[in-house]
Amino acid sequence: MVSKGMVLVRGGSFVMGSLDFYPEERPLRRAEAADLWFDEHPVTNAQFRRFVTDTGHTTVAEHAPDPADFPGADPADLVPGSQVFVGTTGPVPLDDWMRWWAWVPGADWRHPEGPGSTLHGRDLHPVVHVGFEDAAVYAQWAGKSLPTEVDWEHAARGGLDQATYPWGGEFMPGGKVMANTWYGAFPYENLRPHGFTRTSPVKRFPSNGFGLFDVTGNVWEWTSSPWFQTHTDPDHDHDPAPSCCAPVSTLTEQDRRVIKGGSHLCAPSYCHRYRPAARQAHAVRSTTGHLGFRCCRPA
Ligand SMILES: [Cu+2]
Repeated sequence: MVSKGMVLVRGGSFVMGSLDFYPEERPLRRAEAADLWFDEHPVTNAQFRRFVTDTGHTTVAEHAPDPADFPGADPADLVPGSQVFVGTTGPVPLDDWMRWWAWVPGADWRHPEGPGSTLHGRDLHPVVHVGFEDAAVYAQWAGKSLPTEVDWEHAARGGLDQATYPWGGEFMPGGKVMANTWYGAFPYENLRPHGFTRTSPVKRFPSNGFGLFDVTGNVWEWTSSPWFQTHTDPDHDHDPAPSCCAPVSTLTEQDRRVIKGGSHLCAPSYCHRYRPAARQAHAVRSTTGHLGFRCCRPA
């Protein structure tokens, strides 16, 4: 059976992780990936709109945070909103992301930079400002699921075992820009040789060896895997939400999932995470303008 907009990724044994970058990617370990159909690109705004039109789903960012989750918070601050990258006008210490992110009331998937911003011209960009639960409900609606970290990393590698990037070992082979990442000094000098200031339309850069687009750069992607400090943690593969139908209502504000792939805000000067091995913890309801998702389904 052929699944429209998906590519068949044959599973198998592969080497996960990297020794060359951040501690949470170590050590290397052999992992087994399943045979899966994968969305060939992250879920776009047009696709997400079809889901919302069909289901009436409202996203995490469109709801005011529950005061019970934020004891002591000023109720006036507990309004719908999301994190928007705002950058800086010059060099700043890179130890505090609050310097270049702003929590913007009214920012959500339809208003990626806040009230007044629109999706005009961005139908084919990845949807952003979606929480883990939004991604899980979308996947269920589509008859799919979110990939585990193992399956995501295997798919992103495109068959190139232990290569740094999905296309090989060199960041710009032959001088070619291969992904929507940040060029220039972060977070103030956005040189954008690819022409994109923030997200970009999917499939503008070459696919990897499995036919998957935008696996690194553009937007980070949710996985179903709960966060563990290393991917060799014995509980790592015991995914509590392996199926598309598992309840997600038991999550709390503090739960974290692994996100993969890096984004248009990843720069060598700050965050070298536009690589299949890279991984980051992300709170399930912390929505941002550089985090989306793609789905998979058993072959
Ligand atoms: Cu990054």
